[in-house]
Amino acid sequence: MRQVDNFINGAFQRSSDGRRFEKRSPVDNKIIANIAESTQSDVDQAVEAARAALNGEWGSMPQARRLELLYEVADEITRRFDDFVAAEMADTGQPEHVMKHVFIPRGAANFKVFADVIKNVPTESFMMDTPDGRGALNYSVRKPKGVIGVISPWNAPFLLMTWKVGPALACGNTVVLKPSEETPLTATLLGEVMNKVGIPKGVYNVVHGFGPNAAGEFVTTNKGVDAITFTGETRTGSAIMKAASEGTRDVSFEMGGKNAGIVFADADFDEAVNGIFRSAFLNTGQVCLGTERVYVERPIFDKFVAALKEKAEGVQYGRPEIKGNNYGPLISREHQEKVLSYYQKAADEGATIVTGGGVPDMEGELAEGNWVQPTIWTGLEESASVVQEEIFGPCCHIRPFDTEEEVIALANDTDYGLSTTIWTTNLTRAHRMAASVDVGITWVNSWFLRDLRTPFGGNKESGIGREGGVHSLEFYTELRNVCIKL
Ligand code: NAD
Ligand code: 6OD
Repeated sequence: MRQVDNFINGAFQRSSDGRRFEKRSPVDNKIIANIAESTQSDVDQAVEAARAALNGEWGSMPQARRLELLYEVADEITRRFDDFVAAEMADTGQPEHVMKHVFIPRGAANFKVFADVIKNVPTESFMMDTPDGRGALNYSVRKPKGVIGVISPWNAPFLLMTWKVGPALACGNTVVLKPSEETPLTATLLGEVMNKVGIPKGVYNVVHGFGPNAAGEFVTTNKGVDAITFTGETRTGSAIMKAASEGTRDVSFEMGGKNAGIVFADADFDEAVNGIFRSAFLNTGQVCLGTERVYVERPIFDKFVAALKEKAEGVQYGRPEIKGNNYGPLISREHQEKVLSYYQKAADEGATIVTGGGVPDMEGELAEGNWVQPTIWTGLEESASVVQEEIFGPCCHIRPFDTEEEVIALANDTDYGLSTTIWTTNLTRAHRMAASVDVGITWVNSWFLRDLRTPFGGNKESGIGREGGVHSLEFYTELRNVCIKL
């Protein structure tokens, strides 16, 4: 059985009390690894190592060398591409092509892009007049914030944790990462990469374990952690915010969503169906940006529902490494039970079940996996729980609309504000809609198309702050102003 250890101060080590927890495959629920379960003292040690690295070689390293090393990290990830694909696939059960084309390449890109950003983004300077006529020059410099606590989720583990570790290191910080207990493998593999390319010890630390009263909380409550960046559920964000208030430490939060997809009758029909199919069902619906509420203009409503149903019924279930399989299981039995409870609620609330609503028939060992059918509902009131609450599964409710005003009100009737995907060929309408839907990220005639220089984050209960491009620099550095009397 594979033993997965913490990575602290450049070394793989067991937890101080030897405790481990089991990691099961989402595909068949077989145990695939035993993971070190960090104690308070393991986390304290990781934070101390991260502090020592800041005060040591990493902190005094010239920026050019630091960024060169991050390029080498990205290149080494690419050299070990197959290992990363295999590890992420084992953890998540998601199809190989998603790992190969999205999740792993993005992990490598997260190191290069932010190395380029910090190199190329200038800081400001102002000349000012003074009463004596001599004037003064102000200029600002960026300094790393210090030790960054990174708390990451399981749905796109490598992409999401490198999205934070990449810019944090590019800015000269050190990190203590607590990956999700569901997906420990790629974070651990990254430790090997760090050592291989010569990232100094203590710069990148990984502590495995759970959240409340465990490794996650040990990281967020440790006052040696200068700032906390978190991706996960909104409820968890509230708990972390309380922890961060001790010592008034800065936070960056990327949290839940209940995102609307909006399809106008003038949209390119096939593209819109394909786009909503991806946004609702990619990664078995476990994407924070995914669409669980779809609004379709009435003239094309029936045709759209029928086309989406046909595509949903065409998914190919099965082991992720087998070519042609394009639909994986949910991450865990617990999450499967949660999603199925919403399938039951939808039925109880009187939904018309267009397709799905249950567990597919899987053969042999796969029958033990966390499979659920892609599911489409119509006919519910907006107040229904499956229309209001984030399910984080492969499901959506579709409702017809008649006017722009109506659909804007429907889209905004939620506590969340992460993303939307709008399908129309009317450019004027696209701009109007983008200005009116209250979200951090609007896609028009696309979804999950990412330029890493753009601001990424959510409004309302979907997040605090923005990351991406210069916005990551704003979070991962402190700007200091220097004022020189001339
Ligand atoms: P989660 O909040 O349950 O867990 C996320 C991480 O927080 C895990 O590492 C977990 O161990 C840790 N954690 C849990 N409780 C903690 C505590 N009290 N203190 C410290 N750490 C704690 O989220 P999840 O189930 O892993 O991920 C799914 C959620 O993440 C969904 O709500 C989804 O929308 C959201 N998400 C948001 C984005 C975004 O960019 N906005 C991206 C991906 C996922
Ligand atoms: O693309 C990204 O940078 C990003 N943070 C994606 C989030 C996906 C959520 O599941």
